[in-house]
Amino acid sequence: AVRGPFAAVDLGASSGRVMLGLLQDGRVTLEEVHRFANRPVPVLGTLHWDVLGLYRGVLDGLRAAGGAAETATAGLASVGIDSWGVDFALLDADGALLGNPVHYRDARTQGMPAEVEKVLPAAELYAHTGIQRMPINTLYQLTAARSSRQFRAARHLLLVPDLISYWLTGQRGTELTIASTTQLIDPRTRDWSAPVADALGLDLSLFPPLRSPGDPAGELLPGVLAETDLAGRVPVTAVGAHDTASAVVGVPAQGGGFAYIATGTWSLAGVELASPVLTEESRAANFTNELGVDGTVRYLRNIMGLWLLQECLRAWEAEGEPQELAALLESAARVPGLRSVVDAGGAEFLEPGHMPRRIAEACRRSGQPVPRDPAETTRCVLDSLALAHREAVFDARRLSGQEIETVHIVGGGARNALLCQLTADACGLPVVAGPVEAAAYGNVLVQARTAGAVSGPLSALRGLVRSSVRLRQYAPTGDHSLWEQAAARLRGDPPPGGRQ
Ligand code: ADP
Ligand code: LRH
Repeated sequence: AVRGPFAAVDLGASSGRVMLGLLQDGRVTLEEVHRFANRPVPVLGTLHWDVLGLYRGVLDGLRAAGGAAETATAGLASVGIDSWGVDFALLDADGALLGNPVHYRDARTQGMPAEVEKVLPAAELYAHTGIQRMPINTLYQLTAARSSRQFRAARHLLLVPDLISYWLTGQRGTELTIASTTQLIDPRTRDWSAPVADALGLDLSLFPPLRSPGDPAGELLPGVLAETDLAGRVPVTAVGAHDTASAVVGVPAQGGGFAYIATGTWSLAGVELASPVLTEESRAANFTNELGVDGTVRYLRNIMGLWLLQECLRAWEAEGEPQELAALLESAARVPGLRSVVDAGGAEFLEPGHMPRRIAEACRRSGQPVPRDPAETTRCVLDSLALAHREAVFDARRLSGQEIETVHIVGGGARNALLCQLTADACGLPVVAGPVEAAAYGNVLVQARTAGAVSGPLSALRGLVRSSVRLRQYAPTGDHSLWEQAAARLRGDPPPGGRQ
């Protein structure tokens, strides 16, 4: 069997990376061969992704992968691509790109959920798709875009990882896990929802045929081989093309009683299920049923995540007060906890700009102390995130009936010891942190299984991750009831004993 090396292309909202994975002695070694910033670009009032810049990064990464010693001897066994959800490119009849893909944080989706609900009530839409009501969803973006000339000229629609895959191979397909972020898939049939598409007049033939993680997705084109200095035939394998799907494959859980929190730009907190939860209660709790690898459902809530901190850092830098992350987190750890919390799931924080000010305003509005400096603001962000993690983990348990013994934190936030400890404290559960690059592990392992280098169900893949990485454990500390009080404060419940 081929043991690798496998190249995992993982495009996050804040950075893209190409990792090289090799299976050796029951372990996966993962090497970062290239990382590049993902910087959105505002053009004439619309926020875009620099998708050609990202593709350049992918090519440079594949070239670096080709230069690695393992590849020089064995050749590159395969390539897999995952990226953030919901965004897409429109192509004309010749397959040429029509404009730069629009960023999900662009304001064009404002009011679109309400627009859609005029023709398809929220309860019906949820019963068909099980997807959380978030303005960023592809469905709402399509509603905003559909009357444009560009959209009318489009003959193909490719989600971001499928676009990268198309450019690398010339083959068009729609990978299932990323397709489920469109809000156009029925999680029961794991196929397109004709009732939803019909109600909204959307032509599903814009999407190329569905493929599942593990399916072949073409081979690198000769031009790509030349550009990257790779030799031989290099297959591309469909992986969990949604980064969160790959990250959940990479959760090093043992047994089934776990919740996961994939923390990067977003925090995705929930549980893995065998079938979707489409109840009215689940809709009211704004839980989503995204599709996972091997027939699983990712039952989770999207939470604003470390975006809140990224945007604060950006604002402080622009104001001439740049902060160093490690030092900032150290001072935040010394600030008294839970003085003020904001709703880290709130759509009010979705768009870019002025984050410290928006956080201060949210504190003021809810009658809580306003953070006075970067350390206090950071503490407010991390307390708020931990609280949102707790609410999501508890709601996932309540709504799905799944037992939870351990909470796994993966993604960039696993590096943030304060966030991990606060999450353990807030949930009153042990937290296991790592790996940071869970999406790349999941991506590599699905490729490796297709190549025959590993076999077995997700539990076997997770066992491999467990033996390959150093994990950090956080036991819950502190007075658990303080978190319940903070949650009540945020809900606007009267304090015990009545309002003063
Ligand atoms: P994405 O995949 O959405 O681009 P990542 O999973 O790469 O995001 O996570 C990025 C986040 O991880 C950063 O915004 C930062 O908050 C956090 N992070 C990265 N490195 C560190 C570190 N050394 N200490 C604390 N937090 C970190
Ligand atoms: C995380 C993520 C998340 C989505 C968001 C758009 O990177 O894929 O699961 O909802 O980006």
